[in-house]
Amino acid sequence: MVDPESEMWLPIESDGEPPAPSTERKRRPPRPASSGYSADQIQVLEGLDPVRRRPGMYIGDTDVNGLHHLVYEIIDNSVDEALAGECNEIEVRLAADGSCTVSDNGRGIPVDIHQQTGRPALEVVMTKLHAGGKFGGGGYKVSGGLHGVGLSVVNALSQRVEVVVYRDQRIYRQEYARGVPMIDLHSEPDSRSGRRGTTVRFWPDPEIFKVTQVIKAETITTRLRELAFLNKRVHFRLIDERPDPHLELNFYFEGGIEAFVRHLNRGKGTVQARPMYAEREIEGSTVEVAIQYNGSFTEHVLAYANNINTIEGGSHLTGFRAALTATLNRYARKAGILKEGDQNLSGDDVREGLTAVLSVKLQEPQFEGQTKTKLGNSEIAGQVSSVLSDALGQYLEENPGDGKRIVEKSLIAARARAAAGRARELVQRKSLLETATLPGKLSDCSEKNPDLCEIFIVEGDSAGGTAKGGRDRRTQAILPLRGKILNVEKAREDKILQNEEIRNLITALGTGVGERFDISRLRYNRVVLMADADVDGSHIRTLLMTFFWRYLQPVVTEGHLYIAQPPLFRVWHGKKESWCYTDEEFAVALKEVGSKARVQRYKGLGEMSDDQLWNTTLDPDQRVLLKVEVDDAIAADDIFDKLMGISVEHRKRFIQAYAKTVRTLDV
Ligand code: 0RA
Repeated sequence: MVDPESEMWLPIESDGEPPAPSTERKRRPPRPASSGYSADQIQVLEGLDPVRRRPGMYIGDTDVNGLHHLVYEIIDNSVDEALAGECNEIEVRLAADGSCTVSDNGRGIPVDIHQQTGRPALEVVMTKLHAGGKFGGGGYKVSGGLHGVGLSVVNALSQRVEVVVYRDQRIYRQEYARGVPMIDLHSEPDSRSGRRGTTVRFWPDPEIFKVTQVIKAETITTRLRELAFLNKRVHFRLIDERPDPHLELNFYFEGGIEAFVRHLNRGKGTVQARPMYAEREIEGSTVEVAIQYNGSFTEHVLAYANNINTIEGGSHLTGFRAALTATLNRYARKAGILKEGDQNLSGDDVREGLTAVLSVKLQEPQFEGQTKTKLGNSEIAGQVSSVLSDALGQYLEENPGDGKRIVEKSLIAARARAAAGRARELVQRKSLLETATLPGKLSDCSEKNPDLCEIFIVEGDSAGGTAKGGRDRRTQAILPLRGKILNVEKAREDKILQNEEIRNLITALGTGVGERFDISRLRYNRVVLMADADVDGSHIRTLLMTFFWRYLQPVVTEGHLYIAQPPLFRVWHGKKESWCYTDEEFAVALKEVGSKARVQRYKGLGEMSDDQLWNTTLDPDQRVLLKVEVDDAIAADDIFDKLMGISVEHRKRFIQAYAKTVRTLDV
């Protein structure tokens, strides 16, 4: 999502930036292997074959995601150069011809002859897998790999690549087609003095990618903004030359992740005046952390290792949590807020309302876990813990007012947690007894195999009655909810779990909640939200989706949550009848049925007969269900937070910006 107010919109700077490489260039067909290629060279070419044969192994998939992966690979190389302290400008340009150009003002990829192969280092980097890092230069080996790694993968999967290196007062160029050099590396003098850097332009190969024209500006924007937060004082720029809309965005943050935390906390009523921020080098690693509590009840901690968002956590996060809890407890005792005999604050207590960004940069990161987003290096736990203990301890001493407010907030959280525990116990006990205590309002189905069962969550008793009459009682259960459920973004867990409607819902689903949540106990394969097609209905849907996202997330991420689509109109005359689910369908139906058409508009589900509801909305053979899918958990968090959280200003801005385009399913 592009928030127009969060960054500057600047015109292109024409000065100090390497010009885009000329497009007029002699093109030669690939040379046949027999025309004097050295043995080394052949080996280099063969080296990229596996990438073209199994692209998924290198970039995940050959869909939009894979395409974005190519862009990230190149950006990562430039970011490595920035991490080595050698570059402070990185630009991404998306052109109308489907190409993407990444430029930086780093040292430039080395062009001297590589001993082993007798070819220029640049060519080796571009044509040999894992060729990076062998050219000295020292510096950080980051971005999950070695310097220059990834360029060869991009090269292999592009129908064409142009590389320009500015170094030593010369301009070096080379071009490739599907990984094969089209012309030898050549150079000319550079008339601009002192210029250095690398520009890589690539055209994704349509033989590999299902789609090549859909690099999304929004996706690249999100990543560039994140990188700008994580790499302070590096300028990142996106230029989207494609029409609709032509975009130019600049990201630059003097404060790095401190600014990131402020950004995440915008409009949320913060507990501290300014974030606590620390950056330290320790045993060859860099640890950077920023913390600021806000007025909400949710925890929002983003952990990065070498600029990669470690969503599965890992040792750095373990160290962070341990130090946060220990340091706050130590301070609370020393300041006399926790007295002798008082229990320590728990980890959950000190993380309520916490917004934090943790970014570590280390020499040899080990990424583990299913999606390789869990940091494995055990030494980093102690390093993070030591840095945070020192820095936070000092911060609390120096800002006793903030310290006191943080500890008191944690104490309130502790009390609420105790109350929530009792409330949860109640819900849990109920759902353990299963059918005996299923909510009275639930009209359950007779089938017991969850794979075959569906539950419709319906707004109001009257619609519930219709649904109960119209359903297939063997496989379809109906749970009516009275009115609007609580907004879970604004209430604390204990209050939420005491809410009758929410308790009924959890009990009916069978999964339990909190620590004892167990998706395998879900009693229905499909959980269908069925609300009216009006503003109130859409509010109720959003409230329910927020609840599922915050409390029963696996129901969403494992694909069990759906939205029913009741029709908006019935158009009929004589034997002709048509149900319309959109205004467009309505217009078409009016024409088809003719001038004598009669029209009924359905404002509520309750206005339909049992049979009509079955035919239009419940019958698996005729209905249209929308499945709720989430591709980006952070973005979804952010959207729910904006829409349903405490910041009215945010909600207003969000709704104003997206009112026309956001559909319930866009999360
Ligand atoms: C290997 C060694 C050196 C720099 C690079 C690679 C390098 C790669 C890329 C990719 C995009 N931009 C880049 N910038 C630099 C060090 C060279 C030296 O010591 O001069």
